[in-house]
Amino acid sequence: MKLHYKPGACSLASHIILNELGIPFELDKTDTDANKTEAGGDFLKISPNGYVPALINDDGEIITENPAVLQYLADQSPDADLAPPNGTLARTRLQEALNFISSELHVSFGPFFSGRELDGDARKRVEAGVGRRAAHVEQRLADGRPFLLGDTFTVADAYAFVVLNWAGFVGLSLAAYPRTQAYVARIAARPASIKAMVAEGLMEQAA
Ligand SMILES: N[C@@H](CCC(=O)N[C@@H](CS)C(=O)NCC(=O)O)C(=O)O
Repeated sequence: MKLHYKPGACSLASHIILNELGIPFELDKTDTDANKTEAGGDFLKISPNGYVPALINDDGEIITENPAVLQYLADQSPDADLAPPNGTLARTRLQEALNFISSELHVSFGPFFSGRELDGDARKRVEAGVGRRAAHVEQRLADGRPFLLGDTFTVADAYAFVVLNWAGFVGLSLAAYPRTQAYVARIAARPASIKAMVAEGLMEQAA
């Protein structure tokens, strides 16, 4: 398998999951501004919207869109228990969480990365939007569960971690959401997360 990624982007979630699964994979550090693969190929032929993640499986099939890529990866190794079995209510709960992360939480950060200056009231409005979604995560964790779906780490946690972790990069404090802050730290400390972040150049390998 090959994962097209951009350092620190949402594709980091799939990278973490590939590490969690321990299956062989290649990385392609893709230039989404120039729409070029690492080798200089036309990325738009792989991902017509120019987005990462784009996963190419061993049969050459291309899979895009975070919720689909993450569930596809989890389904490659059901024993790893990174997604509940298809057809169960638990799987629907996972899809519910993935759709929330994708269409609400992820999207709420969009203006920070639009390239346009965000200041004054505009920044406050965007921060409030992120805050509403962070409050929803806080509420999910209110019963003391370590992960979004309960006691078991799933692909939704990898995705939520990556997006919530952007708060630090854009100078947004999550201190008002202490369970969420602890949740982000918990997932950041997983060996698969550290390995992916080191590989993407986001952190140094611990001595
Ligand atoms: N709907 C897509 C959105 C993916 C997306 O927003 N990818 C961003 C990175 S997080 C991207 O590649 N943006 C293009 C760029 O940064 O130039 C999905 O869920 O996979």
